[in-house]
Amino acid sequence: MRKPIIALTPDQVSQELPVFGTITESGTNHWNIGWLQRNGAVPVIPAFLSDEDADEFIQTVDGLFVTGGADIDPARYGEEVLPFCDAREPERDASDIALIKAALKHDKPIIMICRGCQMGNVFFGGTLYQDIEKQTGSAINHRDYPSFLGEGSHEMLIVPGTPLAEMMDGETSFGVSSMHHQGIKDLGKGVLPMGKAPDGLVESWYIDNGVNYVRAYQWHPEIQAPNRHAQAIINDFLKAVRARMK
Ligand SMILES: [Mn+2]
Repeated sequence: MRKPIIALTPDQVSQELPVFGTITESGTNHWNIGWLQRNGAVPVIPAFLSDEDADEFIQTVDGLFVTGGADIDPARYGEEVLPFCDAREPERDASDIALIKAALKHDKPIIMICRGCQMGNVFFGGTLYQDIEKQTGSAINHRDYPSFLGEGSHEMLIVPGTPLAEMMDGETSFGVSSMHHQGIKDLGKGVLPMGKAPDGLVESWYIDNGVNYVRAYQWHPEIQAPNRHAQAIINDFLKAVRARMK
């Protein structure tokens, strides 16, 4: 059987160079790329795509990885930009949404990490906190950047009876990293929580519509040192991908 080909949603970086002026490149980080490669998948990175091109492109791959990154434009969920909202990438928002729509239509499994977890919730009509600390007063530091390699930032409480409970083989909680500024406020239509931080913030969710595989995680299994919890998450995704390739 051939290896699964997984599309990664790109970010876009511009830099000023002598002679050429502004050079813009599309890409993603090597944590994302390496996680797929180590697990037997072939990563591919498209440019920012229109709805029409995303629909064409998605038919050439086996799954979609919606990656982490900058804040999402509050206009996407009908809110004004508050002063503590960080830098945004409206073109990326549009491309992410086009790829999610196409992947659902063509039944390509979707894994969503960090910003991806938030983007997916917004896609299904949910809303976000533009700054968790300022808007919820949570005692948890969700912007715990030094936590990135490990599982030591805060607990993830597993919602019983969900795919996450099944993945984690009967565990009721485990530790995660936490490197996010925004977070889920109101859940989108059909968005079902499967993991929550101790302050109640939904940090993992899934869709159960009888067709699509969609699993979202606010923390960073792709970055953390390989361990059982991170491995269970990528195994579950690639199992769903391979099942649809038969
Ligand atoms: Mn968190």
